[in-house]
Amino acid sequence: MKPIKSPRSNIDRHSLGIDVRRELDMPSRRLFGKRILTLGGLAMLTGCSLSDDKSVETFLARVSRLNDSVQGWLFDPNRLAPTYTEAQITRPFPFNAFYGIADVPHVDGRDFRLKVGGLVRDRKDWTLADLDALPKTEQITRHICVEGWSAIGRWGGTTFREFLTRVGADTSAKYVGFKCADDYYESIDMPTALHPQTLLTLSFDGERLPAQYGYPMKLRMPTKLGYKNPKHIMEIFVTNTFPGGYWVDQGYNWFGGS
Ligand SMILES: Nc1nc2c(c(=O)[nH]1)N[C@H]1C(S)=C(S)[C@@H](COP(=O)(O)O)O[C@H]1N2
Ligand SMILES: [Mo]
Repeated sequence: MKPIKSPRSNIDRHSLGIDVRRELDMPSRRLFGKRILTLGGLAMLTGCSLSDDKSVETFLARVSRLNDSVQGWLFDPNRLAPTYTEAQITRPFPFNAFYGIADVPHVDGRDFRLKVGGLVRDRKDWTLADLDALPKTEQITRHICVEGWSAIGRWGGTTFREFLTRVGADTSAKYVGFKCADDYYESIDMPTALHPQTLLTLSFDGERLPAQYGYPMKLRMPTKLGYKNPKHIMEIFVTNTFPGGYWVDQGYNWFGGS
């Protein structure tokens, strides 16, 4: 049963899942000196395999007890999150947002113009047709929400690395930020942006991404927790100024590692 959401209880649930030292969140420290936590690193630290729902639950319970000891873990830009078979896909796939499903934004794909800005060579807007024309790849991976559920889904699109290359992003910059159609916003570190499984996502389960899962476009990162994966992206920007995120700015940890 889906719990009724209030901002306060959301925060409690999310912070329960991720109770890692605040200091680790400081982007300056994380990217220089301290190491970036990944789901894989956290899983190893907690001794959980993340291969089934029960181990994910155990994982979420253990992560809530972690603190200083997590510091030594390194984000390995080449470590891949597990992938799954078609038979393992969770059906129906859960919907989640900071509002109920009735309030999902309905973006008109014909007018859609993805704004690309900040530290990029080519600041042009992208139509959905432009995005559709990019080379395609697919992944079946697990989405882990700190509210205590996880689900396996199949997402398709273009590697974000490919997209960043095409727009001439300054990949020595620290962050990539996202603004969404529903007031959500998020940001990620550049190593995660360039991770081979970070996907500019246009399809879900072989179909055009449906509204509730982020139409027209979302960013899918199996190496990050659910809330780090922005849906309905309207703007992408590359920056050295910490952009924060919808939950992070209410007290969550920024790394949201997975
Ligand atoms: N734009 C937007 N993106 C969002 C959210 C949101 O409220 N708005 N919620 C996040 C959270 S907490 C989760 S768990 C996932 C849920 O994605 P799903 O609906 O595809 O399961 O979206 C993430 N991205
Ligand atoms: Mo979430």
